[in-house]
Amino acid sequence: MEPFFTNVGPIPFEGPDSNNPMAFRWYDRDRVVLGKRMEDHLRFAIAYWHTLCTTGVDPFGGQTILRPWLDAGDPMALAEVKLDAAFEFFEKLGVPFFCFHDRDLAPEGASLKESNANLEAMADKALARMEQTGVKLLWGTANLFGSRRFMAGAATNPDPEVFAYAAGQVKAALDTTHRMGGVNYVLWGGREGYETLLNTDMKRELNQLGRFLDLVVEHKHRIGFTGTILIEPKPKEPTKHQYDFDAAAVHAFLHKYGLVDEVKLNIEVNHATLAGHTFEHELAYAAANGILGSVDVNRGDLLLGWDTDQFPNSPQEVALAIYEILRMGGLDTGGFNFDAKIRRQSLDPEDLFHAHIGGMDTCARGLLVAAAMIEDGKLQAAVDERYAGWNGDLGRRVFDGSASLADLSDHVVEGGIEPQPRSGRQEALENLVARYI
Ligand code: XLS
Ligand code: NI
Ligand code: NI
Repeated sequence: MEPFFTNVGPIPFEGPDSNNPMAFRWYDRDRVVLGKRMEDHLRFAIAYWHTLCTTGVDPFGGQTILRPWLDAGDPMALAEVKLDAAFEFFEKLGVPFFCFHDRDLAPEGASLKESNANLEAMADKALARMEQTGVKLLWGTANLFGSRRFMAGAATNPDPEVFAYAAGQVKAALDTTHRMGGVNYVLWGGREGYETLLNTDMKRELNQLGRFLDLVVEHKHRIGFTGTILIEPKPKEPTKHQYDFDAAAVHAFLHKYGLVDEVKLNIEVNHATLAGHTFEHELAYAAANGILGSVDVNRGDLLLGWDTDQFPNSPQEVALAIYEILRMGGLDTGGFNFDAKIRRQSLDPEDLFHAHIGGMDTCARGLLVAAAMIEDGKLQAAVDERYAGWNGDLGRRVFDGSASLADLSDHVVEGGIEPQPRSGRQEALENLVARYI
């Protein structure tokens, strides 16, 4: 096998003073932070679709990025060339995981049967490379949005034949993920929503989606897959209204269909911002409700209103997010997936290294900052102090059921109580955070 990335060798850690663009300055995989190796905190994964399959297309122009496996030819042979380049890249970068959609790994065939056979054959080849390199699978997923058969949704399609087709595709992708030792399986509902209510029966579509998820969970248990099933919320794009809008909407959905103990969330930075939230808001909401599973760490662009899938580059932003993750005890089966792509003009194979090195260093730096925030304890102390009143008698009585609405009224009226507002200290806390950066 001829190497593809001929100009780049394995990426070393050289420390913050290094001027070598092909070295890590912060990501030192064996460095122990809060009792755990950096690699085990961050559990980086490469997104097969963006890193290997990105062509640079945008709504106004075609392919700019050229790769031998993107040329015309026998699709299975090209998929293998792509696979070799993928594992060469994973190994040189030194990442522990990757993620894939069924159709990135293996081409779609003339029927579902043929597509499944392609996927099985490519999974065998991927497994051999996984064994050679030690790179593992963070999650697999099915592409239920690219083909025109899914234009009106997969599980939420008005045609039950499309529902069945999607079920068949997810079965194959989940079976394959299981066989490859994947530790999660992701469902992202890009077409599970609608363009206009004029042609949509929302109640029916929600029930279809609930039933679909139920079938996936049932199958997971049937085959003995012990990984986590994850839903990736996104408010819109490609559909105008997506049912898995944000963490709160998915949480309510899981409750309604009795799946809240079975499914967790994969939170993506750019999806959070498209929903009008910060990344850390979505993480905190999911953590507070026990459903945070994994993250896609690609950010958007402040000036553009779509999912631009860019690599993280702000240690401060990432630190605030990692702070929430550390506070909940870290990601369990989850990890940090770079669902991010190089820009249309970043043509060279080396650009892939620059992108990932920068993203990994940003996260590593964010981890160090967040760990300092935790170790110092001042932020937590300020929060504890703010809520300290709830540890007293009144707070206890509210929650143990011994105080009724009337009792609370008496407490205030008869006690002549007038609560005294106290400063929220936002600016002081923002200044405190700045000290750790
Ligand atoms: C698209 C999503 C997608 C999922 C996997 O916006 O982020 O890439 O992560 O299907
Ligand atoms: Ni996305
Ligand atoms: Ni994503």
